[in-house]
Amino acid sequence: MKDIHIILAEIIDAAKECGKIMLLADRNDLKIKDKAGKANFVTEYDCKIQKIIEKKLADILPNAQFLGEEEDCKIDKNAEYIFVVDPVDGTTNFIKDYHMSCISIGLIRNGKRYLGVVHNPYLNETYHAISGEGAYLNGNRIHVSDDDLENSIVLFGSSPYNTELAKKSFELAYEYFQKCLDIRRSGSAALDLCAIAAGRAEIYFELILSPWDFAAGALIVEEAGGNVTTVDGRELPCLEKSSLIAKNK
Ligand code: 2AM
Ligand code: CA
Repeated sequence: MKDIHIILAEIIDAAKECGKIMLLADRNDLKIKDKAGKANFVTEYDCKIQKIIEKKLADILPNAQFLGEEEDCKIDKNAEYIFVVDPVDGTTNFIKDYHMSCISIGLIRNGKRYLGVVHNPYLNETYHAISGEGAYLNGNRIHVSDDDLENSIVLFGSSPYNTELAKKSFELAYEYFQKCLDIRRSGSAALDLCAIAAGRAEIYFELILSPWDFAAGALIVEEAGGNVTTVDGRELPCLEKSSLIAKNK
């Protein structure tokens, strides 16, 4: 197999290519379709970018399985390598031209998070991590902050596709709001995780996420010195839906 750092460089190039497609999207013709649940959309670009990234990743690491948001992928969960990909994380933001979306590529190896790349084309920010080698933003090492809760910014997602979780999400956000500096809600789970890794915010939680939302970002937080678990403190799965809380310490 190729050296993992060569694989990483190729994945970053692929993510940047896809980022250009997001930036150049024809905003008059996104071909928006509804998926199951509230505010759950897919555009032609989510599907197009997924097809392109799937092909590129197959060229980079031909023996890896592929799990992506926009296709019913049948994978062998016991395979040595599995890519877990969100072609556009923050689709509602993408539709609204809110400039807070990214491409998220995680690589699981033997059931553990092994490599993660998150590329935000709007800010030209690329985060990456390899297990055991630290987390980086545009090639520079990043670390979580050491601020305590009263000096924290707390990020949360409202799990919009599962409206039954809204009340609990906002109650938890209100609990944090009373103890922290302030709350933010970006609309991209992967970028929220990267914000924790970069020390721009201290806590992020969401009561249900899909594996492609956090496959890359969870490793990036851990490699930046943070901690990621389910909201009730259990180990975060790699390939299943889960709640998630990421903390700076
Ligand atoms: P998406 O934009 O790729 O659909 C918004 O709260 C963030 O969480 C986004 O990253 C969104 O991903 C994801 N998300 C929101 N609700 C979700 C749900 N019910 N299940 C899985 N992912 C969800
Ligand atoms: Ca998505």
